[in-house]
Amino acid sequence: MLGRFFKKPENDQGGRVPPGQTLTTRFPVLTYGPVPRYAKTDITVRVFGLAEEQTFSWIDLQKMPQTTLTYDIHCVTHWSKFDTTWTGISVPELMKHIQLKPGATHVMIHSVGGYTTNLSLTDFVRDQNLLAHEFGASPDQLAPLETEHGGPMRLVVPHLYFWKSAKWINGLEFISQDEAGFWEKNGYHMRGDPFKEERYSD
Ligand SMILES: Nc1nc2c(c(=O)[nH]1)N[C@H]1C(S)=C(S)[C@@H](COP(=O)(O)O)O[C@H]1N2
Ligand SMILES: [Mo]
Repeated sequence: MLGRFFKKPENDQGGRVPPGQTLTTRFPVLTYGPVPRYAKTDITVRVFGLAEEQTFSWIDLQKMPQTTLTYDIHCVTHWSKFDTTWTGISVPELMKHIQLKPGATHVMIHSVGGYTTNLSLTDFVRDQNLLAHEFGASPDQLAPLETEHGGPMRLVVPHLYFWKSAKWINGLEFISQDEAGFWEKNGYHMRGDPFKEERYSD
């Protein structure tokens, strides 16, 4: 079964495939717990903790500049997928609307259903990171993000393992130290750089 969809790269494709990863053209779904279903118009992203409290609605987010980017994604369960295309609001663009309070160094990302994952502000505020609401297997196939893949809106953090890319995002909690999110509490690495194989904590 696996052999039909997963093929071993001839090599690491010039450094593009992180160690221990295998390329797939499929898009596996990995969700812990039930899949929430709600409309774009019901999206809310609550900002709290060490930042001025506010809640972004879909209307607020829609007014912000939208960016389309194509990049590779890497899942800790050993699959990598090249050239995924996403449209959404870049995190630096979103941050223009967020007033951090002194001492904020990290952010806990919250999702509908209670999933959480932690990021340093350095890993969070990057041009490539998107609050994505469209996905395409190629740039000419962009369509609203499917529910199973985090639609109506998810975070995408392509430089770290895909568990950091929280689906159904609904909260940003700014904090003053690194804290473990859902998978990090269950043994995954606090940062998760695929090129350093930061899969599990020691
Ligand atoms: N809310 C939420 N986000 C989540 C998860 C989850 O269970 N719940 N799983 C994470 C994991 S472990 C991975 S690998 C990716 C999978 O995204 P996909 O299902 O679109 O492939 O979503 C991440 N984001
Ligand atoms: Mo994952």
